[in-house]
Amino acid sequence: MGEDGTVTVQKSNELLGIGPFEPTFKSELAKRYEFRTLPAGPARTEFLTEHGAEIRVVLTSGGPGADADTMAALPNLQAIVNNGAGVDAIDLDAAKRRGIGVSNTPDVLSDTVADTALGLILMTLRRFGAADRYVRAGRWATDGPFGYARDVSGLQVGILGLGRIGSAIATRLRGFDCAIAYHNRHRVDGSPYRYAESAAELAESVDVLVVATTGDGGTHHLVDRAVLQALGPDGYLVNIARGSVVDQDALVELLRGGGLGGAGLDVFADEPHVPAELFTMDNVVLFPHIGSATARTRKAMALLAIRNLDSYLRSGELVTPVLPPVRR
Ligand code: 8YV
Repeated sequence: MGEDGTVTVQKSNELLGIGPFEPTFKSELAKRYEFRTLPAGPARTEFLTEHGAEIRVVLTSGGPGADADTMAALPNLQAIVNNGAGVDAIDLDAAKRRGIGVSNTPDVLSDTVADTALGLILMTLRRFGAADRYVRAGRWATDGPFGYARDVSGLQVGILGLGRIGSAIATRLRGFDCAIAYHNRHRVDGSPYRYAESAAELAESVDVLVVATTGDGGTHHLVDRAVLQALGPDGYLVNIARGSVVDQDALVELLRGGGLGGAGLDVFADEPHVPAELFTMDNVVLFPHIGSATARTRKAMALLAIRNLDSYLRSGELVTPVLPPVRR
């Protein structure tokens, strides 16, 4: 940074952006680095053939990521800096085989994503979205009082994935006097919450199941039809993690037939596409993947991603590695 507070923009042929980028990440990066982005369509192969060997660091985010084929076309790639906590769009096995470091942006978004989960729980069970639509449609005056909803205070809530975000959700729910249980790959030492041995066992014992896992191969359809059925007609599903964790077809089918009470969803199997059938269901609340989307949090994420990039270029180390880079 210059004495007057300005940042010198560094031009680098070694950096490759794989977008589209989140707007704050894009603008914060542009203040510091001038770099190339991977073109789409036929120009992509041409670019990779011509410039692939120049690239040392890839910058990406939750949506686009970096698959094994892209990594293979970048023979000198050493690090992937991800703007987001979830690295499921990056092929970690391929990165590990090649000793490519991967960083993410943990912690800085946990509170904001947990707030989103609470918003979804409240909106879905208390029917706040439907109530708002009722007033806007002029129905209060014509049809009379809005119907009853379900209390959130005192409910049994199951958290699938008691990591940083899951724990922040649990902390908030304690303020609602909710009884909290969780299921994880491993029991969390010292956790005050009841542990369930499986996702189905957890679903069976709670009113609301909140999905807060990672979205890697190990969690694909962890919430399958049987888990949703265990949640049952009076149960609610809330997902702020990844659409891939839930069997979306089974979810829609059970909601349609009354086999599930309702759902609050921030993430979907094939974003930005959402099954149209959900649009007409009043017991469903749909968000366009806004879990971490506040100005402050998106800036904190962008700055942490950039700290990883700066650090890697300076010292070969990542600040918040998911996979540490192998020194060469
Ligand atoms: C963003 C997210 O959608 O952090 C994540 O894993 O899902 C989100 O916060 C995204 O990564 C922003 O680029």
